[in-house]
Amino acid sequence: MFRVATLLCTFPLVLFAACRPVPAAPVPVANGGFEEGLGQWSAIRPEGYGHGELELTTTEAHTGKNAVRITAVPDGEKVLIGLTHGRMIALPDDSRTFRLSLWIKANKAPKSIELRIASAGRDGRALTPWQEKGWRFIHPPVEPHVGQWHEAIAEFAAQPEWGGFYLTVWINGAGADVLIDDISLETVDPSDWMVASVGERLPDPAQGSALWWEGPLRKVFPNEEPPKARGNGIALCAAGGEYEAAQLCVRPAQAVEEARVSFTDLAGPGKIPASALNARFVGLIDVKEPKTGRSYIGLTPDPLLPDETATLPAGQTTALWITLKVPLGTPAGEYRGSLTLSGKGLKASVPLSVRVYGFDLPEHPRLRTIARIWQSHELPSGPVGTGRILPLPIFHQHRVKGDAVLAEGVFVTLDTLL
Ligand SMILES: [Ca+2]
Repeated sequence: MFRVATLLCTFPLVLFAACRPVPAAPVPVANGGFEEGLGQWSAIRPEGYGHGELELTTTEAHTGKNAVRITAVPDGEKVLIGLTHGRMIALPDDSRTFRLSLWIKANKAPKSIELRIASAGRDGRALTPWQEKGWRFIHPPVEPHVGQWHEAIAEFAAQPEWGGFYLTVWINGAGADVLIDDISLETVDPSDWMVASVGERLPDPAQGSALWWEGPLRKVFPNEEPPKARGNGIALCAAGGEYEAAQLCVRPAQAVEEARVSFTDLAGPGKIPASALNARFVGLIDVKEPKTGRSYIGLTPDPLLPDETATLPAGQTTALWITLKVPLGTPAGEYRGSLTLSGKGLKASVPLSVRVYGFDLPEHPRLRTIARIWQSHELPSGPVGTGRILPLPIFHQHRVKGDAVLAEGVFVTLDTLL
């Protein structure tokens, strides 16, 4: 398992701290199925473009009697017509994450379809500038579905000031013939996207305090409760040269100052030294605004902190990221040792076992990897390009060996030296 995966995770799964996530629930879209005719839906025909027609069709609806048909003029380089909802689609305040769905049937495909979700304040006025006010422009794929009804889904997050949004479906390109029906909206509960817990509760380290381990794929939030499954220790499996990770989670009744983790050597057919193990406290980022339709708001586990010690807050879950790297050449077999979590007023020894496969990972991987890095910190010195991308040495530690940059600081493709 890769620690870099956590370092690079800038799309947080976060909890609503102030308001609990609400289960998915429908949000009304007036006349989203066109059963009342066109109603408040109308065409937008921007200046400087060829357009086309917008009409109700009763012969090809996805559901019910009616759908909308948009036919673009047959010729022209610049052809654009929009279907827009004349009223703001109001959003409930108890959720800020949403899933918009509409059904599309392109009898003749346009160049592109764009869903424009234009944010509006509680007074119904569009919020501008759109770059800062969270407008979303979503382009559902068209070509794979020509001649068939298919569902286009757009997940989005609403900023706190949004009271709702204006929806426009843009059909771009001459000769298009597109049907649209069943426009609907629902809230999204971000916890639906949480990876299930695989952990086990360990013996309580103190009266009223809980301790457990968790797998590396689940973000452990400060309000996380211990799992129901019970266990006595942490068990990992790894090859020589492989990183493996787990999380140790603690929820003390009283605050614990100067908490730290130490390891023993692991003994088996050979020895895995304590130095092959590492523990980092998982830091929390207070996310104010969700950025995607699957985002939480509030304290979010994300960075791995460099500090050796930390204070564990009372009644709050703190996660520690435990990393093992099995030395090359370690003989196969079971290795046993322990880790100790200690601090003022708390001490817990947790058995740690590792099943070593008895083979080493090759120094160079056989799979090519491409990584996209947004807004990477850069090293203060080094040549422009590869050497200045801070995570690159971490990639190299984890057997991602290439270093070719497609665009400085934006894209880096790796393993190109194979
Ligand atoms: Ca309909």
